[in-house]
Order: sequence, then C-alpha cells, then structure tokens
Amino acid sequence: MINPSPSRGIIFFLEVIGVVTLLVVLIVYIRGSQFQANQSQGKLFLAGLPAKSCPTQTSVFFGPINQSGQSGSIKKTSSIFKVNIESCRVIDISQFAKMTADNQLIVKLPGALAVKVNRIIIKSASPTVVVPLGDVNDDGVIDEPDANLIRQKIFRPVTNQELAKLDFDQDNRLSAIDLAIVKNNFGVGATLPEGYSWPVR
Ligand SMILES: [Ca+2]
Ligand SMILES: [Ca+2]
Repeated sequence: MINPSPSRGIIFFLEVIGVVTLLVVLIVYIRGSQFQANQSQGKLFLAGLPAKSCPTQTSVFFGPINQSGQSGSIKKTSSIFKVNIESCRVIDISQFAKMTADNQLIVKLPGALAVKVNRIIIKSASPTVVVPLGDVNDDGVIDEPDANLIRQKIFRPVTNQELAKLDFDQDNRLSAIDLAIVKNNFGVGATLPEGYSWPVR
C-alpha cells in the first residue's frame, strides 16, 4: 500500500513557496511603482526629441482656460513662465501643481509646437508629453513653409544663428535629418489664448 502523505506534503510545500514568491513579486512591484510615482511627482517628461537634442529652457503658459476678456485678475505677462529643463528632458512643474479645471498648462519649446498638458497627464505616474519639433518660422504650425526654409539652406553654409533655428537634432549641421523631423511633424499645435504670443526664438 502506497502512503500518499509525502507527495501531498511536497505539493503543499510547493504551493506555499508559490504563494510566498507571488507575494514577494507583488510587494516589489508595488514598492517600485510607488518609488516611480514619487520620483515623478511635480515633474513633466519630454518625449519625441532626437537623441542629441538638449533644450535647456521652455516657455510655460499657466492660466485660466477662458481668457476672452473676463480674466482681468491675471496679467498677460505673468501667465507665461520661463522654466529650466533638467537633464535635457525634465520640466519641474511643481509650481503649477494647484491646477484646477479652470486652468490650463501649455508647454512650448523653441522651434516646437505648443503642447497642452491636461490634469490627467499631470496626475499620472510618469507624466509625459511628446514635443513636436519643426516650427522654423514660429507661426504655430509645422508645414511646407517650414520645410522650405530648411531646403533653402541645406548643403549651404549657414550662420550660427540659422543653425540654432534649423538644427533640430542638434548635431551642429544642417542635414536631411532636420528636414525629416520637420516633415514628420507636419500638423497644428496648441495655440495660446487670444491676446498672448509666445516668445520668438
Ligand atoms: Ca511654421
Ligand atoms: Ca542637424
């Protein structure tokens, strides 16, 4: 007669090991998530930038959604902030944390379209916005005129001032990659409320 007790004991032991392992994995995962959330608190991450691109400063608009005349309490110039970019990709937005449903946050990098950042993005674990580069002429749209400005200068000597405006991948030369970045980002970005204008590069 076979005694089933040893095999049942082994199975029970394996089940306990399995449960403990699962608990450990879950605890590590939850602690990792909390750590990531804490690390991201008050930070906004920039995506969609070329590898060598390292913007150092951005313009941030923070103000009421409706600016059509009744919002006299906020002066226009006080609603646009210059914010430094940390590690080429991170913006500290903790000063705008008290964002309500009546406010909006818009981020604009030089040469890029403005990006609206809604409250859902800000409250996520790793708030991230994609930055559409390519607005050469700073008119709030990335389209053929921007691409043509690069075509006119490509393969020709350019001044440092022109390079600062046209070299989107920041490899210190004007190439087909800069043109491709513009063409890939054809589209319309977020605009400022009426009466505002972004600082021109
Ligand atoms: Ca443009
Ligand atoms: Ca380039």
